[in-house]
Amino acid sequence: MKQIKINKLFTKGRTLFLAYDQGLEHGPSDFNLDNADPDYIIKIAIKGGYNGLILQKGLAEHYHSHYSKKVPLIVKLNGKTSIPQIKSIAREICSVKKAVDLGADAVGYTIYVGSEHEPEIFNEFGKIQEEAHNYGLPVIAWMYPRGKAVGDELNTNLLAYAARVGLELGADILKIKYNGDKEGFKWIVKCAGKAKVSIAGGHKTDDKEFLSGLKNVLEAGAVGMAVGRNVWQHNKPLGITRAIKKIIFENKKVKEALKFIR
Ligand code: FBP
Repeated sequence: MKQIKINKLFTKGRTLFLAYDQGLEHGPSDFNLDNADPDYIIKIAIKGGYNGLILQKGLAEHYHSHYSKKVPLIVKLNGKTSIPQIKSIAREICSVKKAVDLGADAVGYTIYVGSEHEPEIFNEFGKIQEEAHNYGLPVIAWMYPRGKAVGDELNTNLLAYAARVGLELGADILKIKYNGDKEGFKWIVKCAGKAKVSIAGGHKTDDKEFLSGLKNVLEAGAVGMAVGRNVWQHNKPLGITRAIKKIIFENKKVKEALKFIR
């Protein structure tokens, strides 16, 4: 089996990614005059020392190419807008080969676990996972329970099932939403086995609440975070980055980390 080049995405066994695919997923309602500019985000990723920046291929091609090798690139291979209300499937929109040509260090793909389109999603992801691994590229899977059959998308048992599905399907890193249940998250991490668990940041929230959630999931066994809005919607994006890094990489308490948001 080809060696998967995953170490580049980690520092001391932990990781911090900056996610910026929301322009496709949510639209410009997430943005202001600063963060609508991809250059603004890429500079945060570089200055903040992120382990990876998550982009769709258009931004990778038009923007990241000017900063190549300054921050690891994670190319998202599927996606959808929120306009058609087709909530439970996001088709492949970039090939693994294209991601490789763009200089990707990893690829990402959203899996809607429990979706009525699960067979197509699994089929598409299966091919992507095999091709990416043939290139030695790590695969990051957004494991989001979603669809008509899914009641509470944040139910702990369902999130544990989603984590297990990510492991079974061969993802290297999972991105999972945190539901505030710290004890339950230990079970989620257990079910993920050798797949490493990171959490999504979620909508912009209070600094203390946000950092406390991060601290809890790390204590429950997660390896880090793939955060978007809580950083680039922050009025001090590098300040909150410093605080996040204190918690992830230096195991600082929330109270201490908060002092670094200057
Ligand atoms: P945030 O940290 O801003 O929540 O980003 C995480 C993320 O997974 C993005 O990568 C993605 O665009 C978005 O959330 C999708 O979330 P949803 O499907 O719930 O709108």
